[in-house]
Amino acid sequence: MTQIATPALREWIVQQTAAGFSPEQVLSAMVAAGWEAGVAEVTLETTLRDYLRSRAPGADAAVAAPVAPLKASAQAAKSAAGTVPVPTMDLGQSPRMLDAGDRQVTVLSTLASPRVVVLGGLLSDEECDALIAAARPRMARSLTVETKTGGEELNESRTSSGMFFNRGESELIQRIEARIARLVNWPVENGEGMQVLYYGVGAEYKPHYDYFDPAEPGTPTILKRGGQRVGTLVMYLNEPERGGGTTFPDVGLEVAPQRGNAVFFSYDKPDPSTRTLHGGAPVIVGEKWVATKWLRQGVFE
Ligand code: PD2
Ligand code: ZN
Repeated sequence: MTQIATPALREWIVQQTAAGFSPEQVLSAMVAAGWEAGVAEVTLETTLRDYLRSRAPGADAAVAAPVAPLKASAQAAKSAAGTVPVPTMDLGQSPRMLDAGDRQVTVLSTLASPRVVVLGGLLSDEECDALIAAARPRMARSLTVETKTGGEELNESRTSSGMFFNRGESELIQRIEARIARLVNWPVENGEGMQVLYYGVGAEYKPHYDYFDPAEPGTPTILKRGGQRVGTLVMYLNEPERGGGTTFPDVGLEVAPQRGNAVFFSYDKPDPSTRTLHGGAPVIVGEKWVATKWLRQGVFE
């Protein structure tokens, strides 16, 4: 990646700040997108200073305060070797159950690296049925984000069909979003709208990463809205008789799709070293319905 502050990058920094992101959040997004922390810090600082000066000449004293914490943030980003905070569960002392507010969720399996947690009973049978019923009339062939431009495209590696709920669009969606936020200690506002996917016999989702590839030209556009993805929760709404597991090829793991259960995984940098390559194995007998919640670094408006 070219480590030069282009006008587009400067404009992006100003927009992010105007949208209410803190300097620390903007800095984290830049580092996650592949900017070297020191370059990101200087670019952020000079861009904000120039911008504020242009709006209010002589306002240097006021500018100094918000920019001051940047040094410490950049240091933290550097010492963490390009990693960012991710959603987490308190798994110390190996709890059997986690408190998700309105529901106790079972911890079925955990893997430390990559961080994968298989959860039991996240959704009730009634909630699974209600999600399918609400999604069914809105289903269309799945699109994936087109990383060349930041738009969307039909993708042959994904033969499912799907739809997105808007965040908070119904009482059911609000309830589940609040439960997820509590479970993974991550703000509701940082979540994308929940996606429901349907796979018939033979349909699959070939292995992929859920983060946006920093090397793709469309990625800066995508990151303008909430920064990188840092965690994924796939919730199983029904049970195919055969096939349809969620696979993690780098670590030889396959999670069985069981109604009401979920698999959570997180990634602290947009890089294959996170070993979060994962896919949806072909459905062999039956059908498969899942709801996916992707969690962003910042507020997803
Ligand atoms: O349906 C799945 O098992 C699956 C697998 C991989 C879903 C996703 N990725 C996803 O929604 O990102
Ligand atoms: Zn995925």
